Amino acid sequence: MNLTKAVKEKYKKPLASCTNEEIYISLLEQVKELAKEKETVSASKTTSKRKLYYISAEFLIGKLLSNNLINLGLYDEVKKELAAAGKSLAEIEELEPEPSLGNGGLGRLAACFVDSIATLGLNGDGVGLNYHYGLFKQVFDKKHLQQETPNPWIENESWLTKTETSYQVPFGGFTVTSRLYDLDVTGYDNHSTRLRLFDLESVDESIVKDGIDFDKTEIEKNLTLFLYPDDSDDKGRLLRVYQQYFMVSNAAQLILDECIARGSNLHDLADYAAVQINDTHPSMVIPELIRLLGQHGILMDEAISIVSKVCAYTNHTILAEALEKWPIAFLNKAVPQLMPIIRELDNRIRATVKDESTYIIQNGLVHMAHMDIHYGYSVNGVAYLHTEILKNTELNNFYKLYPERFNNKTNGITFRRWLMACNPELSALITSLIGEGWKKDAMELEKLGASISDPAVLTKLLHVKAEKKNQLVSYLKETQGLELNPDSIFDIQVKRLHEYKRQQMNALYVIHKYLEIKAGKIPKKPITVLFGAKAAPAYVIAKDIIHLILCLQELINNDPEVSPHLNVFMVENYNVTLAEKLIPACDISEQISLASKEASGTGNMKFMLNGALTLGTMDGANVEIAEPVGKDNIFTFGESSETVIARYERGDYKSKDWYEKDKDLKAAVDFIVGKEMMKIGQKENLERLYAELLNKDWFMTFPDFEDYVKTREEAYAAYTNRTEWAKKMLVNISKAGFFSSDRTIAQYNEEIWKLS
Ligand code: 26Y
Repeated sequence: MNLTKAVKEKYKKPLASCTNEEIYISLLEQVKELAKEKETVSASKTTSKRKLYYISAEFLIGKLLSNNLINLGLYDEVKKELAAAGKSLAEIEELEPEPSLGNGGLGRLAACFVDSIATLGLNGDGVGLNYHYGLFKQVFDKKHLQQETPNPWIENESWLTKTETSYQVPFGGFTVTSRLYDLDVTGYDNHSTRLRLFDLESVDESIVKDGIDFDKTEIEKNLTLFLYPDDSDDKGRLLRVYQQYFMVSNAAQLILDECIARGSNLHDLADYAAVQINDTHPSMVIPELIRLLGQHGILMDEAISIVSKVCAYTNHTILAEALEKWPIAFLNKAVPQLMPIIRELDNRIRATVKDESTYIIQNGLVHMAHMDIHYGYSVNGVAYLHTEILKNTELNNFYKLYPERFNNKTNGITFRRWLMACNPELSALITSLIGEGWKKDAMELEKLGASISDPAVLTKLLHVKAEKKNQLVSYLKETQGLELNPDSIFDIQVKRLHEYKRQQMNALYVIHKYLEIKAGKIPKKPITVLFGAKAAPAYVIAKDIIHLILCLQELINNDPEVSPHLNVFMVENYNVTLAEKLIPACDISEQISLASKEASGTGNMKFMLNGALTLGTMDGANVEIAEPVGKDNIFTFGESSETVIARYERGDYKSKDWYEKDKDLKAAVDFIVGKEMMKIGQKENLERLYAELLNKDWFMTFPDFEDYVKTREEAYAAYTNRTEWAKKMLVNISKAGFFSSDRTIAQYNEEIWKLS
C-alpha cells in the first residue's frame, strides 16, 4: 500500500498536511480494497464443496484497522510511513469507533473464530445482525451508579459494504425487507473471509429516546437498533424473538441461494452447507430451513433428515436463565409459520422417546436447546469440564439418547489480536528467541521453555511487562483521568458483571485488605486492583456490585493512610479496546467464578498469553490452564465443581453459617453497610447487596473466601521474587499455544464441519 500516493490523489496534499481523520478514511479505503482482493483470491483457492455458516447473534469484533494491517502484513510499513510524516498510528487508531456487536465471551469467541476461519483458509462465513447501537455505552454517574447511553458506531465511512442482497422476512401480520452488509475479515498472511450482517432496509434511529429507551413495539422500525434490548419485560423478550427470526430467516435464505448457485439440488444440501448454531439464539434456523425446503417442494420427512445433517449446536452455559425457552404465545404472534413445524418436530420425539424431560414443548414453552439436540448432528461444550458437566448432569438425559453427538471443543483466542496487535513488544521478544514460526503454529511457543534459566531473557520479559504497565497508566490517565501507580502489582478482573463470576468476592477481599492496612498491616508491595465490567441494564444486584466497587474506589484512593499501598479502580465502559490495553499490563489475572459455573472463559487465556499469572478456581478452561503450567505457575483455590454441584443438589447452603464462623469475612461483609460506605454510597443499593449476600449468596462466595484470601496472599508474596515470577510468566506464555483459536477451529473442522 502507498498511503502517501493515496492521500495525494484523494485530498491533493501531502500526508504530513492531512488531518488524522483524513488519514483514517484513506487507510480504511485502502485496507478494504486489499481485503477484497484477498477475498477473491481466497474464493478461487477454496476447494471444499461444503461451506460453513457460523450463525451468531453476536460478533464482538473490536476495532479493525490495526488488526487488518497486521493480518495483511502492512502494520510496520504503514506505521513507519506515518511516522516519517510526523503522524502517529496510535492516535489515528483512537478515531475508529469500536463496533459493539456483542456482550462478552460468546460474541468475542465468534470474532476470534472468524479470524481463524479466514487464517486457515476454510470455506466459511459468519452470519449475524448489524445492530446500529450494539451494546450500550456504560457511564458512571456522580452517585457511583452505572448509567446506559446509546453507542452509535456506524459512520458514513465504515468497514461495512452494502451488498445487492436483500430478502423478504415474513412475520405474523407483516413482512419486512432486509439488506445484507458485508464486512471483510482478513486472515493472517493468507486468506480472507466475510462477516455477513443483516439489517433492516430502513431502520428508524429517531425512535431512540432517553438513554437507551425506545418503543419496543415498532418492530418494523426498531428491529436492528440494539443488541438484545432489555429482556426484563415481555415487550423486550418478544422483540428478541423477532430479532432472532429475522437473523435466521435471512441466513437460511442466503444459504439456500448460495448452495443452489453452487450446484446443489437441495436434496444434497448437507454436501454444500454446515450450520453452526452459536448457543440457542439462532435455533429457529432449524424449523426455518425445513419451512423453506418445503417451499422448494421437499416433503417434511426428507426436509427434517436434510436439516439434521446440516445443523450443529454449541452450548455456552449451564445457567438456567440463559437456556432459552419461548412461550408458544410469543412464537404464534411473531412467527406463526414456524409453530406447526415445531409441533411436528416435537410430536416425532413424543412418538419415539420415553423421557418426557427431553420434549421440545413443555408447559407451553418451546425449549430451544432441546430442538437443537434432537435435530442437530453435534452438540459441543466449550471446555473439557463444561462438556463433562453437560454429559453427566445438565444434559445427561440427552447424552443417554445420543452419546455419539456430544463432543468438546475447548475455546481459543486469536493470537493476532491478543498478542501481536495488543503486545508488539512481547511479540518481538518471542520472535527474537524462537523465530516467526509461532505466528502460524502457536504450539511453537513451547520452545520458549529453553530460555527459562536465561537471566537476560527473564529481565527482558519483566521490562516488557513494566513497559505495558506504563502504557496503561498513561492511557487511563488521558482517557479516564485515573491515577495508577505503575510500581504496584496490577491485579485485574475484567469480564461481564455476573454474580457467578464473583466480582463481589474480589470486592470483599479489597475491603479485607483495606481493614488490614488500617490496622497497620502494610503489604510488602503496593497493590492496584482493577475492575472492568458492564452489568445488564435490568440486573439489579449486578449494578449494586458495581456501586460497591465504585464506592470502594472513592473511599480507598482518597484515604492517605491506605492509598500508598492499595488502590482500586473500575474502568468505565470496558470493551475490546480497553481489554487490549489492560491485558498486556496485568500481573495477576482474576478468574474466580464458582466452580462449575463458567463454561470456559477466554479472558483467562488472553491473560496467560500476555504473561499474567492466574488466580483462579478449578472452573472452565482454568482446569486446562492449570494442567500444562503445573501447580507452581498458577494460584488455584476454592471448592471443586463436585462439591459445589453436590451442595446445590442437597439444597442446604446457608450463607449466614459461614458468615458467623469467619470473623474476617464477617467484618468485610458488615463493612458494606458500615458508616464509611454509607457516607459515600446509596443506602438502598448497599443494603440490598448486603442482604443478598447474607440471606442468599447463591454463588457461594462465603465458602471460598478464606481460601481465596490465603491464596491471593501467596500470589502477592511470590510476586516479590522477581526472577522466580518471570520464570512463571515464561512458563505461562510457553504453554498458551493450545489456546489458539486456530487449534479450536481446526478441531471443529475435523470433527464437526468436515469441510474438506
Ligand atoms: C439471550 C441472552 C439471555 C443471552 C445473551 C448472551 C444469553 C447468553 C449470552 C452470552 C453468553 C456468553 O457469553 N457465554 C460465555 O461464552 C464464552 C464462550 O464460549 C465462555 O467462555 C464463557 O464461559 C461463557 O460464559
